[in-house]
Amino acid sequence: TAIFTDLDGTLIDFNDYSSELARPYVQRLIELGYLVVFCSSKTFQEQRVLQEELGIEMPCIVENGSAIIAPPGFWDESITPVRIVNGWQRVELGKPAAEIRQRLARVESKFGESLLGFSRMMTEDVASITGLDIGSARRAQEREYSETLSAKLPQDVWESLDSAFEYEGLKCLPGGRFHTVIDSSADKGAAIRKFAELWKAQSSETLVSFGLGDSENDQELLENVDWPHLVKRPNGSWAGIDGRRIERVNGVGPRGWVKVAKQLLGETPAK
Ligand code: 2M8
Ligand code: MG
Ligand code: MG
Repeated sequence: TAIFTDLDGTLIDFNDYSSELARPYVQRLIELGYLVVFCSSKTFQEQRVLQEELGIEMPCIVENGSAIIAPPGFWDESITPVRIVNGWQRVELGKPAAEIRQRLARVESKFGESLLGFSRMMTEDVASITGLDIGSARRAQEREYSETLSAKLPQDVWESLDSAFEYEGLKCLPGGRFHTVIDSSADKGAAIRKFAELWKAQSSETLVSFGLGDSENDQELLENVDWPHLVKRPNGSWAGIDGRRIERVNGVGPRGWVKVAKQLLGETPAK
């Protein structure tokens, strides 16, 4: 069984990025044999540091579904073709960041303004607008398949840019605070389907999947798991995601996450 989970505002606190509440539950779920697979807009560097904080080593889905990155030996390389980077196995769905940034530059020149991508900002500025410490801000800038845009534009202006992104083979996804552009073939859902397909090819077992998310960019994540869960946002409401199957959890971010974990651990009865 795999638990595919978003990070910001879901497993970790939206405001201070703390992983403290979920930590003991993540560890116990893994001891029981669950895979806890992060699936977020964060980079591999960011996700790996969070794994280290939690004392775990797990496959993860980075940069909004752009790649599945697994610890050495997780996939049987005679069955699954992978690219090895620093010992970890990568299955890539997206395109290199250099290419994404080139295409983004063409969108920006049409638009006539910079969209203020993280990779071109000073690390100090990324830290101050995100609330991340300097080291974390640098890891957020080390994007390998995407670019996070910090421009503050009204929603209708973002929407008016959609066709220009599409023309360049890009997709621009609103996150909790910013927008992130990725190759249009990648998304959290596609990466989860790929993960399940590789799992099946390797083990002949059908992967059972839980999913947790908090915002619109988790729609594809939630659509592609067996047991989707939506936690509340900091304002106490659920994101407007359709899907009758979705269990709306009565808890903000990590508080909601822990409620689901307790059910899986049998500490509280499932509804
Ligand atoms: C970006 O992700 C958030 C979460 O959804 C957002 O778009 O608002 C990414 O750049 C991520 O890598 C970074 O850690 C985060 C910091 O808030 O911002
Ligand atoms: Mg989130
Ligand atoms: Mg996210």
